[in-house]
Amino acid sequence: MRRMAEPYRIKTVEPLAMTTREEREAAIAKAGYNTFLLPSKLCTIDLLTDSGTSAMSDRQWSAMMIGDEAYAGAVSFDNLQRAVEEVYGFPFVCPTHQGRGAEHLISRILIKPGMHVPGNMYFTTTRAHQEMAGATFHDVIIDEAHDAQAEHPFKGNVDIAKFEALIAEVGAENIAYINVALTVNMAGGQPVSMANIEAVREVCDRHNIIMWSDATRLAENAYFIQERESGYADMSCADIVKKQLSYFDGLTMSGKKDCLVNIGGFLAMRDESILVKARELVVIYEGMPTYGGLAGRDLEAMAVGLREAVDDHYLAHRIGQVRYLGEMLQEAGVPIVEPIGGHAVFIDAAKFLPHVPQEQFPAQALAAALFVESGVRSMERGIISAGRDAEGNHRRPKLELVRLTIPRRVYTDRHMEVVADAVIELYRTRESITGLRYVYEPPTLRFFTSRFEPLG
Ligand code: PLI
Repeated sequence: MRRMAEPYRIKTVEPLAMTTREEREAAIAKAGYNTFLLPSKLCTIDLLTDSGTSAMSDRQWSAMMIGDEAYAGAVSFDNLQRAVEEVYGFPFVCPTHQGRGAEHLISRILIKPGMHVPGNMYFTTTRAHQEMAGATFHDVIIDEAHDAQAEHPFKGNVDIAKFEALIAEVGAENIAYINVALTVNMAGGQPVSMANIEAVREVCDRHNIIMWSDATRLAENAYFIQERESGYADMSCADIVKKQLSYFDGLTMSGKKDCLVNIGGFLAMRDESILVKARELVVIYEGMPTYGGLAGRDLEAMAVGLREAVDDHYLAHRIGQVRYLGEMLQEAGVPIVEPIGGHAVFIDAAKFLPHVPQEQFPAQALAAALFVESGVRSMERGIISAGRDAEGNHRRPKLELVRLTIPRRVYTDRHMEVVADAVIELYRTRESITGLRYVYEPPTLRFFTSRFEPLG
């Protein structure tokens, strides 16, 4: 097989921190064994998140120079709106400072207290906003998504039977909307098929339910459809993106992922009455409807980035790089979520550390140990991220994972090799890793700021 190189050349470089094991041990202790609390300057390879960590292109940086910083009526808004209409097919757009700003607005607009919101697995900020607006979230993803090793080409699919059962149980009029994430982050970056999107639309049409998308990683989802779903091999990812979205009434977007920017987000929709409500709220929480908390230059960079992100060559390398890392781990026998997803390789911490029970936070402990071993920063996606239920008990997700999230256009395949070596080395010495206990736990979105200490 012919090898594929990064489809870009590097114009600006940022030196990486080189640290000693002693420095890293001191840093993780000071950070309360939470990788979110580490100084980035001590993270040699930073795989905490793919959110806002992309490298922008020369075209994006040049677009920033023409940003219109007028308070009202800025042409940069028109440029973003045109890009959203051309690439995503939605006539109306309301910018927000990032994805959760859009989630906040749409939750307030569509949810009345007591309503229900089904979705293909939860995402932390998404569910938090739905619950704060008074809704109950229901996970209607297929069962395979909760099994790290189950093989399914579209593990992010909505289980139509679960969705219909929920409608029968609570009544369609009490469902605020269904939220379909493309791809599903917490399941391991798993995609949703076009056939499944069409099937959800059919149910929504029959019951008059709004179909919304968390479109955060929609370009990566399109690549998987092109690769795996029959009938799409010859369609460009750009066309698949547009076709996917044609079934939805609207979307929330975190531009920090598939718009290739460091900050930004938006709502897009077909129904002008939702736009009117979004504009009423955005002026209170974000900024004028033409900038939504962003600078004009941010809108310009997002308009360029969302076009670049649907390019077939870019996506083939992007997904290929994540897969390259995952396959090196698989070959060494390291347990990971399979199939390998779009934006990250997820280590199965429950299998990696079978001697650490879930209430001793194996994924959190593994992420801390990986940092000490190598300076690679990763993130817990397990019991800590899942938070507590209304009764105050830990939610116990079946997936107890450590996410190695690959920023877009930032690292080379050689960095992936260095990461793989570190994880494989840690796997050999895994018995020495112990669990953690809580020292400080915040009331919401606890994974961001919790502090721990090692047991034993
Ligand atoms: O980080 P925001 O507020 O721009 O976007 C929130 C958000 C919404 N949906 C999904 C699927 C996300 O992955 C997401 C943010 N993800 C982060 C920060 C991550 O590290 O995965």
